[in-house]
Amino acid sequence: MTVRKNQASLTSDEKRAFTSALLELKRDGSYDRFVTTHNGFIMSDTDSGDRVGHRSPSFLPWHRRFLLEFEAALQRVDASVALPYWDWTADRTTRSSLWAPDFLGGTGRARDGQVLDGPFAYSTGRWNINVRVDGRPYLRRTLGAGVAQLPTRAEVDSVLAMPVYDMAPWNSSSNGFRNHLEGWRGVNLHNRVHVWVGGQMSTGVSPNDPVFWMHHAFVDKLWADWQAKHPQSAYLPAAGTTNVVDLNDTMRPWNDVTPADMLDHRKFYTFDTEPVAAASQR
Ligand SMILES: [Cu+2]
Repeated sequence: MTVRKNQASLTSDEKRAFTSALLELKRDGSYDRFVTTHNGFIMSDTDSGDRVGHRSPSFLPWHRRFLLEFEAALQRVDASVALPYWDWTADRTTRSSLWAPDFLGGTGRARDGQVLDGPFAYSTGRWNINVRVDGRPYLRRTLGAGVAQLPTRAEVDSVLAMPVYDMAPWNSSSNGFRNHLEGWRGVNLHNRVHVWVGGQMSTGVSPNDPVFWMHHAFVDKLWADWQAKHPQSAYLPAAGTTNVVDLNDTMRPWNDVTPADMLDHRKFYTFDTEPVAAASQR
């Protein structure tokens, strides 16, 4: 069974196994297909039209499935690998071990944002940015420049306290848990982290930066934490909603998976720290 761990607790061997598997998926071409898929959904998901991957209730189940596919690809390279998660409320500075040269490498240089150290630096010749929105073929970051602070634990807790999963109009203007976690409304959690990292992470081709997977693995864990906290709250909408993925509708691009299939992460993996259901509700 796959156990997703906090990136801060990985051993050097685990970090090496994870980065090596990423480099192998890059080498064999499968990595870039994930970037292409993500960007396609970023481009096509709109507030007033069909929306699946983002700015909609299925943001969470869509990314859960997307990460599962990516993790399965990593595990075909090295069966010992699981996606780590980055708790950005705890590891919130550019000095975090996450950004050390033995893991993801650090921020970009001032002149052009180019990441110069770590396994994903352009100079290694092993991490070219091929699926891109401009001509620059090198990984870029501007840690902490686009927005000063990552979200705090108190801000996360304020969003986890919201009892309703999502609300009409089921888009970036919605109230409720999903849109506050996604970040279009309120204190802004997920979107803000993309902006804090900067570079490709703040664009539609954000999976070009391997931190994408660790960021989304933590967003995914926050969904599990929210479910444990609100066992009576369900995925919404239940049925009959135009342009929106209802509970039992299939999701593109897979067309064989519904939000209902994605609700229980324990069918697929557990976390090093599993959320504990609220005692008063058991
Ligand atoms: Cu994201």
